[in-house]
Amino acid sequence: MERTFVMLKPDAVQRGLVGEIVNRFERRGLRIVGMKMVHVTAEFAHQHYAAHVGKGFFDGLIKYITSGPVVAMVLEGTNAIEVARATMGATNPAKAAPGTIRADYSLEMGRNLVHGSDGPESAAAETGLWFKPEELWDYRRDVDAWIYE
Ligand code: IDP
Ligand code: MG
Repeated sequence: MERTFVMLKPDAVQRGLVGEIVNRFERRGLRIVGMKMVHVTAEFAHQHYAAHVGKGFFDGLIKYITSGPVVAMVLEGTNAIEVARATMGATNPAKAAPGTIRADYSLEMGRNLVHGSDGPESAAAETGLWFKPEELWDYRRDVDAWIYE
């Protein structure tokens, strides 16, 4: 079992795609371990996207991510990090495979709907940045016996 951090960006909320996007991760078999709506400050967004400081798209990215509330989640499952990224599709929606969230619902990198941690280190760091330990839930679902061997 692995955990990953996923965030539905402001465009997902504004376009009424929260349910649709959450549904895709749920149907895949991932378990929702934590979930909340947050409108982040620029300072918080800088922390989350610290790896991108200095890049040409950085200011636009901060403006985008602070433009409205987002839905933050921690998802759990076998290979959750890789599986969540694959379900999202490539960063550039034009290059994302059909059937992925980004390909099916977006066109531009600066409005690509969803964030997912890119490895174990970022998953742990982002989960810790966005969630307190008491906001994450350890539980099993009856259906897990049919999803996990
Ligand atoms: P990821 O979200 O697929 O992990 P990253 O390279 O980590 O992609 O970039 C973070 C976010 O910054 C992207 O999801 C996208 O919204 C934005 N971004 C990345 N590269 C560009 C770019 O070249 N132009 C505009 N926005 C970009
Ligand atoms: Mg990234």
